[in-house]
Amino acid sequence: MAEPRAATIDGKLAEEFAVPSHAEEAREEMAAFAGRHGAMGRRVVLITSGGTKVPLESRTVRFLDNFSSGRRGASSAEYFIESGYAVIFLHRHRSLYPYTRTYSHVNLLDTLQLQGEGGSSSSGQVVVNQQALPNIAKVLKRYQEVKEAGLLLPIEFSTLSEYLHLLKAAAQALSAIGSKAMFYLAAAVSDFYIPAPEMPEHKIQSSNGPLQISMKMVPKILSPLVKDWAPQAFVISFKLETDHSILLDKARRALDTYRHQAVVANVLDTRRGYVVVVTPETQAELILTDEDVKNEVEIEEKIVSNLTAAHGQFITQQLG
Ligand code: 9Z3
Repeated sequence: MAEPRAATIDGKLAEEFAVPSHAEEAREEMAAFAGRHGAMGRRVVLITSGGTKVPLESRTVRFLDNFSSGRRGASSAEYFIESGYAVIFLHRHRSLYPYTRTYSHVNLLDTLQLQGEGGSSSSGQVVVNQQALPNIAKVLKRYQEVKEAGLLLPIEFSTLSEYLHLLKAAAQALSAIGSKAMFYLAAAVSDFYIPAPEMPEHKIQSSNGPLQISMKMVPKILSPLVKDWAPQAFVISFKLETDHSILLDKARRALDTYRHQAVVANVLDTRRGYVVVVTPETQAELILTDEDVKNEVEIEEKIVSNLTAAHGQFITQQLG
């Protein structure tokens, strides 16, 4: 089947997906960020992270969502920065965030104490109980250095529409730095949606009986991204399955269809400890050993190390 070209996807994006109010501002920020870091010779990675929300009504009461926590994207962002990249972090609002991610389950109020606690001696000063925030001094120091150096640009989405428009804007912004740009598409993006013109305005009424919805297939954004929006970039998509037996076949098929550089294939239940990086010529299994787990090594460190090396080779080939 012929792939829809950018023109048709651009048309679809305009007609069926509401443009987010911050799209223009985000586009300018991303272009300035890419320009600044590109001029310094730094590579820039666009990481997408977290799940998309798909509204069922335009005055949205209900929506379709998915499992993604954003942990893959948030931890990868830290490893890319350690590898010398500047990171555009296109993430789902309130999903896990670089550096704060390790404290996401901590109740803020349990980490704080009133000085001179107890009775009238309290000075009103609030102090941190560092035991409740393991490694906080180290993490805070790194976070502040990264912020100071302007190495991390966070951009938020919630809905599928926002994600699609912002990804397009990012691709166009990054096209200016050619092969120095990497796309690391770890977000879990819905395959299904209801086009804006077909969506009911008001809350669906339960008095109408059981709900039957028909959803359309989301256009394959990878196609125009690779062919038209950022044709020189190094592009990595992620493939998620729940059935291991079809995983590699699906990953290979994605590479054949979109002709990008790599697919990171993973299975829902084992995604924290096992992935396969598939390229047209190679297949690398990345596994966390018991020793790794003991040493708190994360799989994202291995994924990022594999891909930054491949990106380096890619840049050299493009220049040569
Ligand atoms: C992934 O496969 C990511 O590794 C996860 C990470 C979403 C599993 P968490 O956010 O999980 O750390 O909890 N992302 C891509 C998933 C996806 O929807 N891919 C599409 C597909 O497989 C195509 S790009 O069809």
